[in-house]
Amino acid sequence: MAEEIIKIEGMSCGHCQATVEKAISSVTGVKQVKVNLEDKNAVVDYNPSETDIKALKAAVDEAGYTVVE
Ligand SMILES: [Cu+2]
Repeated sequence: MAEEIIKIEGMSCGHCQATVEKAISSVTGVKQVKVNLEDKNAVVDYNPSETDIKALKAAVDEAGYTVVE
């Protein structure tokens, strides 16, 4: 299991938080995700043999939010 912290711009309320959480958790291989609105990040636990950081970031992007590199 791997853990990654993704920095995200564009979240302004609980709805945004829920949208990002749902988007990331829908990626195959993601075991747990916690999106922090105040910290502007997502802490993701995932199985590195099933997915990778690139796919996680793409899910955030597709949901309409910006990943800060
Ligand atoms: Cu919002």
